[in-house]
Amino acid sequence: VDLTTFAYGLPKAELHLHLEGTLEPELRFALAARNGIELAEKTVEEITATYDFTDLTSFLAVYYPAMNVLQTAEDFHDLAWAYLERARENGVVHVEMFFDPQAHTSRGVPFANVVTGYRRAAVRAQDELGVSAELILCFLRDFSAEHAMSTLMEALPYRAWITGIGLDSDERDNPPAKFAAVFARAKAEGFFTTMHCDIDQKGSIEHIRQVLEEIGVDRVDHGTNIVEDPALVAAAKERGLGFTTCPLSNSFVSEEMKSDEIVRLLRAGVRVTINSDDPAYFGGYVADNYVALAERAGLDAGDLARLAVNSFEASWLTPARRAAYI
Ligand code: ES4
Ligand code: ZN
Repeated sequence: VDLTTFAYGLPKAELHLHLEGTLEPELRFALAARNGIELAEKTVEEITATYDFTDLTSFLAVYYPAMNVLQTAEDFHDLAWAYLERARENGVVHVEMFFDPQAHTSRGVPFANVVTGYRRAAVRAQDELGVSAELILCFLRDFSAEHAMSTLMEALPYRAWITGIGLDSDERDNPPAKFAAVFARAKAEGFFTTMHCDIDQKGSIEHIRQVLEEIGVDRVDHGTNIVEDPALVAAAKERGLGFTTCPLSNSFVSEEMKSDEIVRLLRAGVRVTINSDDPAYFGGYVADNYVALAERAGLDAGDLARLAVNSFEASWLTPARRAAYI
């Protein structure tokens, strides 16, 4: 078989996927109609014409306003369900999905609508698709640490439905250390933890150092700039720390795909994984990211299989459930 067919068929876990980043233009129109919302754009082409991002800021400026159509639990269910069907077609058998409750509660949508809708889709995915789906609650790092803490408190009644806690949105001037107390509390509550660490500027290595040495996360989202510091790479390898990289996303919000960094980590034996980030916005779902990286970096089927094994090893499945896939 050709490498694309192989990449699609390869059983894999997806570990870096923002549910709000799976909102395709067609579903946005359908939800707007259902909720009586008038959109400025009238066609799919008018929407996709706004997807000319050059950096994270220009992406987030399109991303957050698009979420206004998400209001009821049914809306959140329908969004997650559409993603889970696409994920299955991409060979995904397990997924740990980010969601951003503050992007919804801050515009008046109840936390319960968000979490019950997403949870219903996750349960349905196991029953109807054989895909296990877990939720990771992310804090918006451009909101205050106090807002993150109150969001964590709001989540505690839903503890059984939430596997991990993450940190996303605008990283500039919002270092990991800003959230040290809230992540300490999350760990005390028994959540797994991860953080986005992707800023492209001098000093980005300081954010990676903070997540490894001060926060003590279970995984790092992006984090490819760690290649700048061989001692940190060695520490990450020693700990078996997972890195969730996103090639197509990088080619939008960074200068390039960062294939050199990803492959260097792969060859060094670091637990690097391939993911789609915001597939509705960045031109491809997870198997498309495997293919794009393979084409850019000259990877073969064996490399892609290693990346898929890494995705299970870096997952938060129990050892018994993980063993079924490796
Ligand atoms: C995101 Cl690409 C990216 N970076 C930071 N936060 C995000 N949330 C959704 N996509
Ligand atoms: Zn992300």
